[in-house]
Amino acid sequence: MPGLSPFSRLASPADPDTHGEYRIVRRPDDPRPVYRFSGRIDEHSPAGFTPRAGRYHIYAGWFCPWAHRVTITRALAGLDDVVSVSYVDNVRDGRGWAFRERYGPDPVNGFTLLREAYEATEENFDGHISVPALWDRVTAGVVSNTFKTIGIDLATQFRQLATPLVDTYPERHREEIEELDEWLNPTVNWGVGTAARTDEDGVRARTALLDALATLDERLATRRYLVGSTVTEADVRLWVTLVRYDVQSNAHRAINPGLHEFPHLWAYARDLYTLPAFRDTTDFSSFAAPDARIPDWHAPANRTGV
Ligand SMILES: N[C@@H](CCC(=O)N[C@@H](CS)C(=O)NCC(=O)O)C(=O)O
Repeated sequence: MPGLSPFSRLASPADPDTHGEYRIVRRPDDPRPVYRFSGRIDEHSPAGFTPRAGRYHIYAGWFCPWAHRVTITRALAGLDDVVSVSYVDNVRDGRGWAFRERYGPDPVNGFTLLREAYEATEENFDGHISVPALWDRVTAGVVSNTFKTIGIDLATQFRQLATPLVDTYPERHREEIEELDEWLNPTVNWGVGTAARTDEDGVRARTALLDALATLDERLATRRYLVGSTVTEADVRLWVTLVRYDVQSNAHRAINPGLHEFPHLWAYARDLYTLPAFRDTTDFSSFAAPDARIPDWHAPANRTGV
């Protein structure tokens, strides 16, 4: 009977009155990195994390841009049947992310709280209970919750097990992809979080963000993708921020009147949205502000001639 399976267990509703607000516990004298798990998948991995079909699972969240990067890369790398994925609920309390009705139970371990995956990996784990988290069925633990290297490993380490739609991390472009990341990660990916504020930091972040969007707009006037002639990790990393811009970070137009102010960038974002890897991994309802108006992502992008 499905009702009796341990894998259909679900967490009780998020309830901060009972469980408190989610809080990151960090010892001031703890030199360990905040994102504690950073294992890498590699045929010659000293830790034994070899690429194998069916071995790994991604705990993701539809709402989370960092998890979204990883689910897009997974799709572009052709890993739908090689690396499984499931989604935690969009809301949390002091217990951290949890599995609830909205996106179903944990299909791998039957955990009700993502915390259980972290505690299975390290006893009394007190760091971030974050998504994305890459779970290994063989060692029964989290390999990594470092989103950047999870994406790189999905893009590069499973080639012999799948037919990638595109190589999103081609060797010849890696340097340029990471150079862009050094600029865009603080200014755009993180900058949007501060740019709507009215304090000094907000003003500074807003100026830097709008400058960066203008520079990107110019760059994309003459090239279809950020680097090279195909979709790369650079596009994936930028896009998850762009798709949230009008409905989340700038939902109340505190930063600028909207992404359409940068017509090439906006068309570029719509062009990527035509790809199932981007479209099918996007659930606007998981991140849009309740009163946000979702712009027309289906408007033709006309980018083939760029
Ligand atoms: N900031 C993380 C990215 C992942 C992240 O922040 N995920 C959010 C959801 S979008 C989360 O799970 N946060 C809980 C936490 O970090 O404790 C990192 O740098 O690795």
